[in-house]
Amino acid sequence: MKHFSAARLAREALRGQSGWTEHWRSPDRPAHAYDAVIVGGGGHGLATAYYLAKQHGIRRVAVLEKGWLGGGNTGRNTTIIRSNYLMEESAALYNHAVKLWEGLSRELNYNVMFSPRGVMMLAHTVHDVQVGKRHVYANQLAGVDNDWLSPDQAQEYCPPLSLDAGMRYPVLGAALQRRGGTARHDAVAWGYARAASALGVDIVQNCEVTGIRRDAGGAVCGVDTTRGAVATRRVGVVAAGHTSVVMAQAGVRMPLESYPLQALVSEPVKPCFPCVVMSNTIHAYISQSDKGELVIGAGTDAYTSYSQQGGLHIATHTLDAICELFPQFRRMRMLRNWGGIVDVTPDRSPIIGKTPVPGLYVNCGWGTGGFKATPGSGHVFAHTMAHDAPHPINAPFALDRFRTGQLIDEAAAAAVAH
Ligand code: FAD
Ligand code: PYC
Repeated sequence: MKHFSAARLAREALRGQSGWTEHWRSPDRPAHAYDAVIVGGGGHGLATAYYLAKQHGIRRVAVLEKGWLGGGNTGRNTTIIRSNYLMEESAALYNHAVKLWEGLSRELNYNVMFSPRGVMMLAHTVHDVQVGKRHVYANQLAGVDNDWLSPDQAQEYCPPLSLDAGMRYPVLGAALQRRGGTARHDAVAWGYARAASALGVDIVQNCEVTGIRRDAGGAVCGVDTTRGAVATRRVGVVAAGHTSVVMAQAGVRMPLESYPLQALVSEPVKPCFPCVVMSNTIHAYISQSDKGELVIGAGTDAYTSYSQQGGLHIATHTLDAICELFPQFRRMRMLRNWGGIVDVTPDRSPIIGKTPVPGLYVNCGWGTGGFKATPGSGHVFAHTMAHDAPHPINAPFALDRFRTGQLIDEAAAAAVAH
């Protein structure tokens, strides 16, 4: 079997000329057999494959991606990384990820451009102040950095922020996580893909999984794809937005809803915005990419859909909020906008673990906030698949919690409306 570098695969796929899949399944070859198959070549799936190979010695792994690497939410998100979640279980999970982010470029020998420039979450009402302070105190108790700032301190940290008292939603304070920041999203997918490929993982683009096969005892024994069948006893589904569709192939019903979430970028300008600012209340968040574009994210659409495009009124509402908070951006032009499909659980926390089907594992439900988790998610999911048992960090995030009622209620943690 032929290996190409991930970056070459991505480039060729974008040009529609990838020779890879043709080499992979010529009709005269027997069906392939793997120790593990990952469905979905986003950051989480690729990270899982990397850690399976690197930490657990499971190298006969195939990552099957229906489109191109990172073409799902991984390449569509606004790259905010933080771990200032309220519940202990979440703080542990996201903090695990932040620690891995700190050494990731070195680990992968690929510059993922992790930039811990600080994430500031604004409070506009008395309720926001109370919720923000509650997060700060909970985080400090859990060993996660988070500080409360007065409005003046917030402006000192982010000079473009307006403190105009006449605003619809004046700034009353902010929570600041200094270790939070951003990274380059597609570099994360490419970095994991290249490192996994170097360890022997097969990465196959343009290959949609269309069926999950089960043996007479009900255990997983393979998958069907648009390129033919693959034999395996271990399948990890990491197909954000489409998890329910894929899991239905194995007869498993998921507690998930899929929504469009959108973002947009401005024309590039010189560095003018030093950190990440988020406002949950007025549903806007903003940072500046290394290319100079202002990266702006909006809320989810109100209705479930598989459309990779959000409603125009949602984007308009977000731009109103951005212009109110940062009046100097009123004359900026927006270059492009896009959407992704996020899958959301009832308690707004992810599902990472085993399923009722032996050999079938699932990693999903990250909603609007899974990019920041990528390294930690792949790390603990690989452990789960390798040992057929969860890592202590992801044990509370089992699918079974929707039966037992041991939910991890993070409704207030997401950055955007949902
Ligand atoms: P994806 O990258 O979506 O990968 C799943 C892959 O599965 C896709 O490539 C898809 O093509 C593939 N797939 C689906 N079905 C099949 C099939 N049948 N066969 C084969 N392949 C299949 N999170 C943050 O932490 N910070 C943010 O600032 C942030 N901003 C966001 C902004 C937007 C606009 C969006 C849409 C999301 C944002 N998120 C953010 C959420 C974050 O992007 C996701 O939670 C995360 O990227 C999920 O990664 P993933 O690898 O699980 O999914
Ligand atoms: O979870 O930090 C986040 C986030 C920002 C934008 C979308 N999600």
